[in-house]
Amino acid sequence: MNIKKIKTTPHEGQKPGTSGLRKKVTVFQQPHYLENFVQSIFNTATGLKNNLLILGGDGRYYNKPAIQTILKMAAAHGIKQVMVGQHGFLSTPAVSCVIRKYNAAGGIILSASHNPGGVDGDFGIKFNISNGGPAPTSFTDATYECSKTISEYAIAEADDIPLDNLQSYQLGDMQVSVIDPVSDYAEMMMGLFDFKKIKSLFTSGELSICFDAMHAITGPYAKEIFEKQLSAAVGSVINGIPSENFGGGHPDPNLAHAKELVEILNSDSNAPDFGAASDGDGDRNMIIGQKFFVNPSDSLAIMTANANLIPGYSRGINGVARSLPTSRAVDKVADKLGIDCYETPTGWKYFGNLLDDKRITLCGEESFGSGSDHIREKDGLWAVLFWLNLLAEKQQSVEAITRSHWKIYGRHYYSRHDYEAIDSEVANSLIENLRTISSSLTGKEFGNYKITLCDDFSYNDPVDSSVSSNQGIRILFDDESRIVFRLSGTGTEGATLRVYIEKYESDASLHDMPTQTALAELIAIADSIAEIKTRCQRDSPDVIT
Ligand code: VG1
Ligand code: CO
Repeated sequence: MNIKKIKTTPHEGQKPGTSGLRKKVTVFQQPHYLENFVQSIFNTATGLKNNLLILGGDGRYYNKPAIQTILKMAAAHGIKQVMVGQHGFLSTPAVSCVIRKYNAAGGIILSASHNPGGVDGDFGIKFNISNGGPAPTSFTDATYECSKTISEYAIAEADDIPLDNLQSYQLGDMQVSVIDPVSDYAEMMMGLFDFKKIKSLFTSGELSICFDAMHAITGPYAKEIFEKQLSAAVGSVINGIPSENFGGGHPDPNLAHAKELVEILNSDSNAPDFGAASDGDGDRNMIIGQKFFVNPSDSLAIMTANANLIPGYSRGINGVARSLPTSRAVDKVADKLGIDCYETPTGWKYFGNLLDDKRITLCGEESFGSGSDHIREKDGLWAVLFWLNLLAEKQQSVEAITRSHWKIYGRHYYSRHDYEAIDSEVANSLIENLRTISSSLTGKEFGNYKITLCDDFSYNDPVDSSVSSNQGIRILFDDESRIVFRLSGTGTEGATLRVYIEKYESDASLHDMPTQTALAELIAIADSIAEIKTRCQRDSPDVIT
């Protein structure tokens, strides 16, 4: 096999964000763009040579050519074996599972997660390390540095590898094994949850479910697990065939984008008891009941409070973690259970050390992500199975479980307001201004609310002592309310300002307000402090979750 050394020059802006490098497909299609970044990963990940690499993606447009390029570069780099998902498919949690199961040196996931796909959509690439989790910032920083000076990459001259059959091939000295993307993952789920009990709910007709795969990666996984193994009715999984542009949709499981599912659960006749959806790469989840939405921060708290009921967690919970903007609902549960609760910056990579060090068992983010120590990624179907197991144990509806949780722990009204595609300079100066005025805000009163702390969140990793600063402006009020401001690290157009608003209500007689009403005064305070409307020239957020 002939290995070609190709001369190249650096591409600007190959800096991974919250979750890998995400750009428009057209950016990735520029000559040497993907190759430069992949070579930078290989140069940084010194353990890959003579070792096993896992490769797969969410099936979006450009996955296929990218996989062929990466296989040929892997062969040129001296990688011993690549396990690649059939058709190039592997969900993010499945990559994490497979890395751990087969002791791989790392994995490459081709996905831009919840961002739209297709010729005009987004593409992305992320590298996971040997613990199965996203590469830490020290690694992604080194990759970025490498991309700034790269002058050459190596690639094998070879034919494309067919990915349709479960078979092994040789690419020079490297073996390419096309693996079933679902089976290892499904087997792991079986070991965590009471499949027998969940199955009996479906076969007895006590429970019906609608799962929206949003034309993305979880379709094949959900059909195998829900319809085949758990005997949910055929047709319980909708939009279950992955498509390169996600059926023209936006594979983000929230009330705004999973419209079809929400309509089904809100219908007056024949609505299923339980609804759920996942995103492009299968690591997010939305949980809904009949005419009832479970806020993801509440979901994490409810899972933590009830983990003892689930076989995989009946041994107990070491601790929990949530990202800064995630509501503090889980903190209340941790308090009661007497376990540690860590607050980390946004992004799953910050949970890896805490999980590896056995400080935590469960963790989650407000952005429809939750997971546990079973892998090192957030896991959409895992969360759905957790809820199904909970329904089987409690024999209550989604709404009843959530309401009784609020009665015990109080309710955290919570919402995120996103202002998308705003001018980057405007966004940066808005945050800069907040940083400047933050210290002077402490002690100030706004209507009924008094600020007790305002700062730019900085995280000291208790395991490796690394420090991550400037992770978001947080404003804490004396009644436990909070506002957090930060800029997204996953967008591909201008900047996205995220404003997270949270209000704690312990009085159960006040748990029935519409969320935006309960938060109205805080939303106005957020605007007046940050001057969002005037600076961004926007009347309202683009997306409210
Ligand atoms: C967003 C979410 C964050 C999540 C990240 C990746 O990041 O806020 O909580 O970890 O997406 O999720 P940002 O920087 O845009 O706020 V996914 O499903 O894209 O892998
Ligand atoms: Co995702």
